[in-house]
Amino acid sequence: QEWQFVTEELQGEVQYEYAAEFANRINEKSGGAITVEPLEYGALGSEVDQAQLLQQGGVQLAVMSPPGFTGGQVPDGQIFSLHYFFPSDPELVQEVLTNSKALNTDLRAKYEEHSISPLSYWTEGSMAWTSNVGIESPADFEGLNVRVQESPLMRESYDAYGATVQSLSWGELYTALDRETVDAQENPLFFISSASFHEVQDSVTISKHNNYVAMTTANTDWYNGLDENVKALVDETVEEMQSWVFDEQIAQNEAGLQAIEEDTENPTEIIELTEDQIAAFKEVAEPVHQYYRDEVEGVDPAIYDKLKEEIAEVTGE
Ligand code: 6CS
Repeated sequence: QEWQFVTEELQGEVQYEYAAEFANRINEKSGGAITVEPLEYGALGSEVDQAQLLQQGGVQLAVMSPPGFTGGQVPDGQIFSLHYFFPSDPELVQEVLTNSKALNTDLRAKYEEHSISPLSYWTEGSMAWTSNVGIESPADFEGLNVRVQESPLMRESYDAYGATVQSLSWGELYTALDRETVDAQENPLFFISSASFHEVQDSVTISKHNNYVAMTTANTDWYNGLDENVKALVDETVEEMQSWVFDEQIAQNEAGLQAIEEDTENPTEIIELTEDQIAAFKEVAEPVHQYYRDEVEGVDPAIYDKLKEEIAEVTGE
């Protein structure tokens, strides 16, 4: 058998390396009977194209950013784009993502209505903001045009800070920042470094407003049609990959920050928000949580409530 595994990132980056490691493990465990081809961003179009391809069964497997590119179809997936909703510590986030029933059972069922089976959720690290203004308070966002992924709720989050938003595929973002048609964006440090966004932005704000969440997905009909022993192989490998990818993103994010700091040709100010500064952002961001739960069409408040409880159990708050 030959499976294709499409990702939203390039070789060397977390999603692609995940797919490559997954491919090796499946190949080895199946004694060479199954070959998995990892595909990088662009090989089959944009992130939105890739999501559609998976839904149609054109590829079997995909790494997807849930709020990012299916937010319109599965409104509940936008829960990952709320600011200051998940814990700030990536280790706790990974624990919630791995064990949550709200996500792994209830949200999974919602995606399956659209032929996407999320087999796991994992973090690619804490998000940071980049800009030319040096974002330290919500007021600094006033009038900025922020690039976001294809997710209606992301508009609300930045609206609350007084910013406007624009949706773009990440492949167009470097040029947009360079030409200043876009003023700011959010991503984990490894990605800011590898996509060289810091070359065209003056500052990086370590804001801890969110963790980037990716999901390992399979086309639902394909997955349900697998022989039981093959399905077990997939499930077991997906489970093993949770700790592998956690370590991978830590290493990549540390190296990314170091590379930005050491790039003397493109000096970048690194701003780490203090607890008080974070509190100011939280105050503005938190009403959006309730708005999401109560007002966003198609959102199931029961998933929100269950996840909130599961988060509280992990953080002890
Ligand atoms: O900003 C984005 O759209 C991209 N960021 C990451 C970390 N992975 C892929 C995604 O498309």
